[in-house]
Amino acid sequence: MAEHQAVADPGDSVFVRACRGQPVPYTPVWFMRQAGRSLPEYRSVRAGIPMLESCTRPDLVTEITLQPVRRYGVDAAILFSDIMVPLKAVGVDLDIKPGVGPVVAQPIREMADLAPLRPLEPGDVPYITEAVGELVRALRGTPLIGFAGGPFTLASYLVEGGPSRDHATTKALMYGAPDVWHALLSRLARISAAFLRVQVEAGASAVQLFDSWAGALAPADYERFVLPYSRAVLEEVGELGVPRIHFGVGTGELLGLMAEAGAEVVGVDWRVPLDAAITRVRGRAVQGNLDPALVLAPWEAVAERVRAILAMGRHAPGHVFNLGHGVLPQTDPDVLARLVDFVHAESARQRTE
Ligand code: 1CP
Repeated sequence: MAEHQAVADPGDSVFVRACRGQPVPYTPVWFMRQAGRSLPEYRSVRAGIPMLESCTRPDLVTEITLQPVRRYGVDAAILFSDIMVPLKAVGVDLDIKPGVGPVVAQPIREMADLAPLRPLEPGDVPYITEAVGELVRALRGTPLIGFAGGPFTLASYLVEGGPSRDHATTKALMYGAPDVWHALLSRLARISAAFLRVQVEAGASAVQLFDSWAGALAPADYERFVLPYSRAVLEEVGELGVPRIHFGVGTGELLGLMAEAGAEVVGVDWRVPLDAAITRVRGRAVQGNLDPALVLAPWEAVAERVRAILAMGRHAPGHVFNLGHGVLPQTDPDVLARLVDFVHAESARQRTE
């Protein structure tokens, strides 16, 4: 007979409770891009295996997702995958090139180019269902975050054909061919919502919508050209009952609108003081917001900023500590391990003041 051991409910974990704005004994912490090039054990299991192939192998997805949990004791795992995976799964011809990022063979410029963007079915991503199920068992109560790309960020890769600094071609399409733009974003929203649904139905305890590059837009344009689609994605997953996080970089002026899209938690990069962000998202929980470069500095500089962020975070209904964007590849994993312990201890200590 199988051994019966009590396993903590990830839906009642410190991380999920903080997302919901419920009381927690300490501030939970995880790191965007916590799996990846900063970890030697990641470089070793990925050696010789292309990025997209590794995302379709449940054994590798499981191992890579667990690596930072083992090493850091973070309060949440994030599925090892990529925002481009569901687009590849519906048949878009793309690759993720080392040192570059996503590269799309036929960039989208007109209505006819939308044909490959058909709806995503769960059967298109069996490896995701399998990996998530495996992970939920292996994590034994640590919550797993599922994710998808936000509509502007996905559109940018598809229209530019690859990473872009200014998103100029994307914006030209948005302003110049709004019918193509709206058709594109509505297809992307359906794909992202379906990808999130697969992950939650397989057992993910929270989701994050990464609209990383939305901060490139003026608020009025964001509101008109992007927000309706982010709201559609978040609304569709809302019925699944897990907390939703909505994140972008350089979004200081967009935080109020991003909060309106409906997620329980709004991600904040490092450019906005957390107390100002908390005012802007009016009543939502926040996630962030340590500058990823700060962990390269001497520990006292890190500790000082972490104390200040934690103190500001207490004025939000809930705060999940994170970096303002992904872990930089040159980060020393031992500093992140120390940071997790410090966030836990210092946030518990501040609660006794
Ligand atoms: O060969 C490699 O190791 C490729 C590097 C890499 C990794 C580790 C890429 C290519 N993607 C990933 C994994 C990944 N991507 C994760 C899971 C890891 C974790 O968080 O622990 C996640 C959440 C993503 C999401 C993602 N992909 C985003 C949103 C998050 C963000 O950083 O803003 C974006 C913008 C991408 C596109 C992408 N994929 C890969 C790269 C290098 C990029 C960015 C390219 C660019 O600069 O535009």
